[in-house]
Amino acid sequence: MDWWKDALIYQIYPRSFQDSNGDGIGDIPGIISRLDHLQELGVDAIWLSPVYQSPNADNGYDISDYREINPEYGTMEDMERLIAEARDRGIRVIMDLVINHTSTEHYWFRRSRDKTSPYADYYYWARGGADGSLPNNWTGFFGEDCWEFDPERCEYYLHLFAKSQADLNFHNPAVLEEVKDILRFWLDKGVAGFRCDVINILWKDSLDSSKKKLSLTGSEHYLTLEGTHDILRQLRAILDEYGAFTVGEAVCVIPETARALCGRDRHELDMVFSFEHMDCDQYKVKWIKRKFRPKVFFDCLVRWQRELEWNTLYLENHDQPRSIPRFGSEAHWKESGKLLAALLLTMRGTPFIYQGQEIGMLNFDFTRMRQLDDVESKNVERTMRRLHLPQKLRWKLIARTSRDNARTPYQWTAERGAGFSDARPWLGINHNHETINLAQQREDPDSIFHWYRDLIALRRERPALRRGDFEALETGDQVFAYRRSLEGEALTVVLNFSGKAAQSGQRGRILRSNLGREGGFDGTLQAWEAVILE
Ligand code: TEU
Ligand code: CA
Repeated sequence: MDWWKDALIYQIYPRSFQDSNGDGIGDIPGIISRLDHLQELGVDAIWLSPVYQSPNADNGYDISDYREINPEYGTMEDMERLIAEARDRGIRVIMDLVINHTSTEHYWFRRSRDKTSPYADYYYWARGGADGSLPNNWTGFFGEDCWEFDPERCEYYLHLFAKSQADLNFHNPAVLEEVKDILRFWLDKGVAGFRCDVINILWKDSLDSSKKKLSLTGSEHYLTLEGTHDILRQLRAILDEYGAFTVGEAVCVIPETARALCGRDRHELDMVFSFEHMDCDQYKVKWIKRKFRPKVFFDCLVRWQRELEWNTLYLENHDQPRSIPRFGSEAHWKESGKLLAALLLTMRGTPFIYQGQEIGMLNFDFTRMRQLDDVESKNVERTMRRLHLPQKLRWKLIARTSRDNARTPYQWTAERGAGFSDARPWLGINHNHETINLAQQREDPDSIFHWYRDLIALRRERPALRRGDFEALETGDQVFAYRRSLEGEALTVVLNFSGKAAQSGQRGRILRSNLGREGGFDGTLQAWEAVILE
């Protein structure tokens, strides 16, 4: 029951995982060829970022056909084979479900341009003001306006993300029926569930203008509204027929709104991805970073551990820069990489590992805007140029925060092409693959990779680490300590988030140490030391 509570889920960004046919683009046969790696790591399920047909304006988050596989990634047969081969290894497959918007190349949208077609109301269409103004003053997630004029229909359509991602209109019941059919289509193929993209913004209560804000003006008209809850309950009924699981990406949620989306009694989602801990190092908008203060981070994690019955645990994904330079230290790459693994794998909730995290991959080493691919980075750079920000500053902000930081190809080997592809890759490979790669770490028992494997196995052996209660013991400026306990079994985790030695009040026998220490623990921690005590 609730298999996902005991699971370790691994996120794959298909474009950057493994190329199998020498076109420089990761693909499904490539994923299949690497299932053994995932099994060795101890993965129970994989979440695939979108592999549906898409013009790739936002790398698959702009879907043009929900029932076709993007030919760059393979065929439907490949997908079916992936599901079957994963199942043979005890690994479930979770698809990304993107239903807030479709690509403007979807036939629903193309036909929606015609006001007399059955698809006329599938999207949010509106007229601008007589003075040439947009239908309202909302601002989108990618730092620009969220209305685009369509010359054929002579109206604007709403797009909260890129302009080729048009928001679906769930006020039209036909749209929800379409989504239900899509769910059944994939569940019938044997997928175990869905990661639901920006799921708490589906329902827009009105298109009225609202008070101007630094970001997301207008968001009170769509953030976690009753209409969305209603949609989720309807989808739940279908998911339940299949015993399927859902994790929803929920933007701008606080514990209270998160509970309303995934509380047991709600019959909506099983879990949510919240963002508060990822916002700890930013000032209001993600592009403006401030110094990372560990205590703020610890307090945030503790609050979510307390307030939610069950959390998702994640430090990385395809939208976030890599975690070591952010929350750890590149100067203490291995120690801090292992410490972050210890954090991820010992809190209460379902841990998600993003590809490459298990070998401590770092942010890209690009030097120019031209090397980037991400639509968000490009849009935001354009906006910064319009605001006359100097080039150096623009690059500094982009380089630190761009989503491409986490999207460079997986580093399998030290060779040219990193074992990812023999061809020129769609996005540059980090030069540090010569030192940071799986092949080397598999040979080294002291590597980040083996530490992940070991902790994943430990989590499996110790019910207290999976289902146990969480109790915060210390949240200082450097040290985070907490206890996990279940029916008489208690483990204490002590983490030093700093390059300096530290003191903790905890004592015990060392069960695991990222510095290889054994014996008794007297409360003294070396730089970036992580210990699990019994
Ligand atoms: O992301 C939604 C989201 O709110 C952000 O994380 C977003 O990526 C951006 O960083 C806001 O500044 C989801 C997907 O994870 C993302 O890859 C897609 O681009 C987006 O939805 C649109 O589908
Ligand atoms: Ca390929």
